[in-house]
Amino acid sequence: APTIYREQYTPPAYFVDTVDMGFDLDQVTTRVATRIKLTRNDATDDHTIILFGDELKLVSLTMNGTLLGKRDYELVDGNLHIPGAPDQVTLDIETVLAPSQNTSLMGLYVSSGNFFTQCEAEGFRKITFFPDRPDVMAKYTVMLRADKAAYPVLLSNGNLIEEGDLGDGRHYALWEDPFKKPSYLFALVAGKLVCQEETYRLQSGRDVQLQVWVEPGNLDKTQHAMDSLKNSIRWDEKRFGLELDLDRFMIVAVGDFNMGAMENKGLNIFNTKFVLANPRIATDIDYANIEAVVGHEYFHNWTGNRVTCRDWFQLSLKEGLTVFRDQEFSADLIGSTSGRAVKRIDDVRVLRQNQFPEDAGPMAHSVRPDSYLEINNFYTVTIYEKGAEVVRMYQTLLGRDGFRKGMDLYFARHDGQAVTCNDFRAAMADANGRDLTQFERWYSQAGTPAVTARMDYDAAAKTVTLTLAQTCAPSPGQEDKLPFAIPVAVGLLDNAGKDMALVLQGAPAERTNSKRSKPVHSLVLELTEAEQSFIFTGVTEKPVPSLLRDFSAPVVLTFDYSDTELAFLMGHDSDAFNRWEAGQRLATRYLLAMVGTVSADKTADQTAAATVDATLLIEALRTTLTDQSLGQSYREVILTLPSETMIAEALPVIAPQAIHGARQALRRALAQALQPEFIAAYSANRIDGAYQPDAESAGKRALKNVALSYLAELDDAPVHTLAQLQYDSADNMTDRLAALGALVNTSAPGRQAALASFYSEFEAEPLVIDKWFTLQAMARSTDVATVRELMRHPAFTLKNPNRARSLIFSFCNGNPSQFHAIDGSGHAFWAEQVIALNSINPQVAARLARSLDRWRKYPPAQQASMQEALRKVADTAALSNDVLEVITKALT
Ligand code: HT7
Ligand code: ZN
Repeated sequence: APTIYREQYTPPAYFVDTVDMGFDLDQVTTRVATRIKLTRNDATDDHTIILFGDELKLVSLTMNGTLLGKRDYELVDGNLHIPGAPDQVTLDIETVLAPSQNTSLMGLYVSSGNFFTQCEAEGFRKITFFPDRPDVMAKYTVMLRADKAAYPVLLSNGNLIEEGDLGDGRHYALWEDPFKKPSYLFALVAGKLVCQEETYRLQSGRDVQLQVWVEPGNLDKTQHAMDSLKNSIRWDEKRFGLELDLDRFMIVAVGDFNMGAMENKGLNIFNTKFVLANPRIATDIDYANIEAVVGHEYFHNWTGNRVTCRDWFQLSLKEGLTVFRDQEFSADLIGSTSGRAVKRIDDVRVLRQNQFPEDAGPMAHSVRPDSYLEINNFYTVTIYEKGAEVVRMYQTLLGRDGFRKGMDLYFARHDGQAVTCNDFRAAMADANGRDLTQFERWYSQAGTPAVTARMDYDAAAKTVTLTLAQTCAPSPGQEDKLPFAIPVAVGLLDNAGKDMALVLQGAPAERTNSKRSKPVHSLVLELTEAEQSFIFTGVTEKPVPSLLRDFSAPVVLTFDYSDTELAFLMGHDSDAFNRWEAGQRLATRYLLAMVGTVSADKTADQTAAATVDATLLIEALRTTLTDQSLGQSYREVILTLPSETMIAEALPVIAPQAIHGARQALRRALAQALQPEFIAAYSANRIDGAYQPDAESAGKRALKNVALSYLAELDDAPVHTLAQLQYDSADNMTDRLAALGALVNTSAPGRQAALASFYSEFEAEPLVIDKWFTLQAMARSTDVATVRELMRHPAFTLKNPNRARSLIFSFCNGNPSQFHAIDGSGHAFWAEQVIALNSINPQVAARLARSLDRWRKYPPAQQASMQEALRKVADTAALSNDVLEVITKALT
């Protein structure tokens, strides 16, 4: 298949006005009759209708009432080209599908005996021949027919117009979507499902019908999704003035799904993982994720559906913006300042842990990519999370009100259109009278900018000069980069740890301190050149700078802090994000020093801790842990050390075993030094009374359970008892799983029994069995042999993406010291699984294929086994485009 280039975009030769579809649903053979009314786009002089198709069986094709034969159209790579067509065309297309054979989970497929569709990005062409591209928007009417007993529920986008019996045990439902939409937002669902339903009154007074559809037996797990949906509706009205435009909004949960969820117009389809929750089966993190994903899909109704993407290179237009919106939604729902900071920290962690490596690896691409082989491979952390950071920077530069003005103008200009990232940038610029030309580089250039800061204090002149310099390493196809426009939020701390009043030389009076305005303690500097100096005046003592507050830009910022300055920032910075950041910087410094010691003598991880004096960090953490004025969830994130992946990224050469050894040694050192404080935190944060998922209760559980996990490093009888007691008495999955995790990573006598009892208690709950596999995949003692054994468990299958992810992905991405075993056994295992998945589900296979992206950063011996594994996959016959693209780029 050819590479697709952004620059080669051309408008469609034909637009589609209406689509009428009839489905005769049957698992073995489904018949689809589609009538499309097209009008020629007179902005082009092209008369060829292009209908995309993917593995489709064509039964018949009629144009304006005339049956077309093989000589009337061309079949090009599975697509239909009809040349010399008139300006007004009605096409009747009949196709047959085999849903039960469809393991790719794209197009129409079967899960647990029910029908579902997934059409983004290019799944609609697996259902019928169609101009399946997002800039072709049409109105849809859909008739569903199926056996009534087997498929009592028939759903599609929009409004239910009519339903009834057909005789012969079959029934029908007719749906009409009043809004025009691109084909990727089409959906149907049919089967044995039940729903929780509520009428909700919008701010305008209009009543809407909200439904959460699940398999029978799961109705006790829908309340949180419903609450999240209502919160989302309310939030979008309040924060962005955006109202739900339909009378009916449905969420449907499906157990077999490639991604998290899908924003089909009025009929969102969700992975069960992001719908089903009750205290028995879901953790606090699950509750938070459900709220975020329900919000995300709902917010797409405006950012994605009403205004969509012109082409798939613009994917971040809807995804970056919608992630930003869901992040703000979750933060606003938490409310408290420290809770908001924790949310920000969590989001930045995801970015650093996943997107920074992507941006430095062989699959690096800009937020608006220039080319792709398989679009499914571009649903990445760069498009989503870095895209969200790019949107956030507009808000940082323009302020909340300015950002809102930009959003209002974006909808005023583009409602009902398919547009580009440039259109969004133009709306932001025009609504605020700003020139955002340079900002385009965030869309066109890949790579994480590196910003170096230097501070010079002139005591006589009472000035501080802050010099910021930026560079960006080359990315595939992009050798030289131009400077980015980087908002750098800064503060200056005096000796008492208080923010100084900032007066920036040469800045307009309203942006900095003047006699009339109140003091400014944080300023957003705009770094637009390769190097720039900013001078602060009236500075009476040498300050400690707090840089990139609230992570104001997706860059790596370095400043030559001393250890004591970092400890000082940890205790005093008014910016909660940077207090955490200072702790992470200090811990990383110790960890990197320890990795050096451990590598020299691989078994000496115990002594590694002793060779590095971590007193400063330990004491700063003691202060944090015991500071009752800080929120519990905030204390928990401060106590969590940088992950092994984060440490790996900070090293020139990755030594997974040494990294693991160093991190474990530091965890043990902390456990020993802070044992009394951890015990006290554990007791103080027990909750009596029924489980509540609110942020405050979740924070208490998080702090209690992080204390437990540190204590478990001591691996002594008291902590075995404590963990066992928590496991046995827990009334919720958060505490259950935390206790089981603590047990499994110790030598506690009850750990095998606990694993077995957990399985038998939750055998009927697939999402909990996923957790059971994940916990074992990531356990310290789990090697490839253990994973192979777990794969033989009757509950394991590669066909279900959640299950494959729970074991295989968790091991390959979440247990680096075992996965990268020196003997290469992990890499050989990875190749086998990528190959096996390739023939079941290419999209999921390609995700797993990404696990060796960073192979060039490993020592020669490990590089060799990784290359061998990559070549083995590359040499596989019938490799999908999805996997081919990832492997080829990795090997280039
Ligand atoms: N917009 C949705 C993307 C999606 C998807 C893409 C490819 C294959 C399967 C998929 N399922 C969902 C998800 C979202 O961002 O909301
Ligand atoms: Zn999305």
